[in-house]
Amino acid sequence: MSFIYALPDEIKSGKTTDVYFERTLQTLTGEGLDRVEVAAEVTISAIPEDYKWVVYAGSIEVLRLLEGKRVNVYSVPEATLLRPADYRGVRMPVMVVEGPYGEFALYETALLGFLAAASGIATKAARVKKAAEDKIVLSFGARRTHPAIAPCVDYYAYIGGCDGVSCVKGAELISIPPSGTMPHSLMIVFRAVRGDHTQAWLAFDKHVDPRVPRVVLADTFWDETEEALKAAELLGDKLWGVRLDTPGSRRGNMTSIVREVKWKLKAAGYTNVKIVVSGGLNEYSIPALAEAGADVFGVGSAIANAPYIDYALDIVSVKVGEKWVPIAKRGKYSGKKQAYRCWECLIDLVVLESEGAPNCPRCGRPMQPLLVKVMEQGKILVEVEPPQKLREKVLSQIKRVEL
Ligand code: PCP
Repeated sequence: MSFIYALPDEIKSGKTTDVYFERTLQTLTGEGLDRVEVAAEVTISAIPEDYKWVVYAGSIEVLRLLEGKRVNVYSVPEATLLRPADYRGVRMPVMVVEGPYGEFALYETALLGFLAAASGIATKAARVKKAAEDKIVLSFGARRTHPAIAPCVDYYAYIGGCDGVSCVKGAELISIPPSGTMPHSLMIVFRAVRGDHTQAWLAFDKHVDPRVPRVVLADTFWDETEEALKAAELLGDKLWGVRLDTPGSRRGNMTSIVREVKWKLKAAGYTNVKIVVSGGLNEYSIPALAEAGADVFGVGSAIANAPYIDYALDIVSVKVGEKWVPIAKRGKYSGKKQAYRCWECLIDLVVLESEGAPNCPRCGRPMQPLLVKVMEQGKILVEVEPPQKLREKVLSQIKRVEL
């Protein structure tokens, strides 16, 4: 056994299922009920306490999971901002799977997992990007998660709003060049062997592709202001920025450090040097740092270890003969539904399919359906939008909501 993760074929064959779905399938098949047609809807079960909305993501992977299964799927479009409930408190259906239950029973676990992880990462990235406003946010989380999903973290961090990602494979999946600066280890080797860690900056400039912005890590041995000024002196106009990743034991007040470094660079005539900050950042610490003059934020664990979004899949209607019978467990809303949105007021209303399109309770305008058919009998009906387009969609929506 090499590394510990499930291979795509294993996921596709249902090997990551919770075992009780295997036993459910055995039971239904044994009773000749596995071909009973059902409509099962995905809703948001819980979101982290301080969240008001989530970025709905991962539906593309769900379609790849169900591809070839004799089911129809309806989904809210990928990268749509959603609240768990509508204007009246009814849970929002974000995806509906319709067909013989035996066709997809084994895939509930993976389906919910894809949505939980993708939405969790994309939502945290969107919150961080909203907090940073027009400043640059780079996803540095590859080292904070299992390498098998590091590209996934960066992919959804980018869709959520990050401007760049550090993981080479993640950047490849997004078709953008990977972003990064330099690690402390580079300066340590130069200091130990050549007696001068600042030579590392000149060596980096000598050997690294000239298209890579020259961002010097300015906190390895001396005070941040001293290292930043030395870097500016040595690299001159080639210095794009300095990264401050001050160790926790020295971090006192990071906003003051940022303000002071920016000021002293300016006082010495280096007015275009960007300040990159990394280490323990999130949507709560970033606004003050941005205010203090930071231009770029490298965010790792906050995004890579983002709380996942809990989704649930529940049968809400069963076809008996030719008739669809609304039926759901306690706590869930029975019947096939559609969710409508007024894009002017960003208000959602959930209605039974039979009820038809409502008007917006605030502005009276006709509302737009959110659930669209994305799969017909196992055939994917929609084009996968490029991550750049999905990211733009998130950026335009987060401008209209509170954090
Ligand atoms: C860390 C590394 C990560 C940053 C900080 C993420 O710096 O650069 O990209 O931090 P976070 O997870 O707290 O948000 P170091 O651990 O100092 O590593 P290096 O010397 O390699 O930059």
